[in-house]
Amino acid sequence: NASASETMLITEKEKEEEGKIGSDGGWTELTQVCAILGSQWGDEGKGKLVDILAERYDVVARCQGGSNAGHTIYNSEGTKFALHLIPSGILHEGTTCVVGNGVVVYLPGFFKEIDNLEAQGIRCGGNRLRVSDRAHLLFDFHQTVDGLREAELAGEMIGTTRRGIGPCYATKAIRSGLRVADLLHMDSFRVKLEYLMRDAALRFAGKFEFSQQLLDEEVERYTNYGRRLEPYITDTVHYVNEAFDKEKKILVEGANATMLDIDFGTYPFVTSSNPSIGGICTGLGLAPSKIRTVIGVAKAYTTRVGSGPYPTELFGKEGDDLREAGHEFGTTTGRPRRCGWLDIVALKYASMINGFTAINLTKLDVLSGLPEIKLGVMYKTPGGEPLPSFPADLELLNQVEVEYEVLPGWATDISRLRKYADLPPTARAYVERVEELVGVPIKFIGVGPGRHDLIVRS
Ligand code: 2SA
Ligand code: GDP
Ligand code: MG
Repeated sequence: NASASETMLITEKEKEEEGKIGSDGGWTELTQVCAILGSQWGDEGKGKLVDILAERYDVVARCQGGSNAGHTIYNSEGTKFALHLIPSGILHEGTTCVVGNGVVVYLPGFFKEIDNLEAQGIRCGGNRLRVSDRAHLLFDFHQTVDGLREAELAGEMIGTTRRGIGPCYATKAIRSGLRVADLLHMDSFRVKLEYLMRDAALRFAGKFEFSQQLLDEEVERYTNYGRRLEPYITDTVHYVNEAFDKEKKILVEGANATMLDIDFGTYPFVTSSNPSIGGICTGLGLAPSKIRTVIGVAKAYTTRVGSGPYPTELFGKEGDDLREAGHEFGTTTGRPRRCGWLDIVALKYASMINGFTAINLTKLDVLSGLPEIKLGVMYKTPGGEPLPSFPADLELLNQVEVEYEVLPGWATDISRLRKYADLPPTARAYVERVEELVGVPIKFIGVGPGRHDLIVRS
């Protein structure tokens, strides 16, 4: 039933019109700028919430990451779309989707996504999609280097998606990157690209070779891409801020997640951007004072794909069962995701950093049938000392002992329920305990992958 949840998605403006603002204790989540951020290690279901809320927004913008991201969404007919670079607002005709300056753009993948969407009847031309002239270009050689770096790390690999993300942000940081605006000047583009490719060939001699032919081919390919990209190229910093001034509504779609943040995550087992709140300011040029709503998306349990510490991970049958029940396989690479209990320590840490004003607890339906459910509520050192927050020291993190709270489960299928009051009492108790521990209202509850599989608490 579509209408049950949709009618409850009331915007601040509508509430103002109704004179009801604040009557529900501050239910003002859908303000003019709303950010949707991952609060765990990714794949919390950000894409689904963005798709649902996009209907009420004029602009949907990505600000960081690249095609490492995988956002799976379904339209009202149940057709599946897997997006990587293109914002999850694209299914709604009325939105303009923006790929911001902080995103690293792999043009072959970008055009492939457009072609796939258009083949499925989604229009991407006209005013539907804009790409920042300041965004950095990610080349094939970045992907090759990503793979070579991982191979060098052997047993200690990061477990990247091999989409070239780290190497591209590295060339950006060292100031030899190429940006979308460079496509407008192919002579200097060639010079800069040659420098980059020779640099990579020096570092990976014998494994990646520079050749004039490779450069010529790449320049030719990018000359064509540049022509095709021209209608999309925009000064998105100006565009987004002008949209704000014109009272347009802006939804920001986070990719990856806080625990994969290069500053706050489990470094070095992280991605190379800031998927937390700061990435919106640097990756879109939106001032922090404009971002009034920050919705943290948290799975009702935890998953992680790639290597790195994961204190509440479940091994053996328990982990396998959760993976099967939640279909936990990478949207981009198909890799099996590691599964475990909900980590309240990590969630509180993410909430502190991002200032969540609300939480979307997703995939609650996946926990149905479990006799009991655990919540990781505290980390202790091997000596039994409680830790005040999520530690930076990976050696310590690998050794922490997690203190769990055990809550009773529920036996029935909840995927068809649309009202909070209809959930089994033990499911509500779980939601309310998470809410209490994190100290942020859980306004949205996911009970299935579909567009309408959502409970909105007013
Ligand atoms: P990268 O490729 O340099 O960003 O990898 C660095 C770490 O970041 C993790 N990472 C992800 N974790 C979860 N989901 C991601 N997107 C895809 C998805 C992943 C997939 O939606 O399923 O298909 O495998 C994503 N992207 C990056 C990565 O696993 C490394 O730990
Ligand atoms: P994202 O990267 O955060 O956008 O998440 P992904 O799309 O990579 O992974 C989330 C997966 O869970 C997708 O396959 C979604 O279709 C699915 N999903 C999202 N919310 C729910 C939910 O509430 N219940 C169930 N069963 N699946 C969900
Ligand atoms: Mg994903």
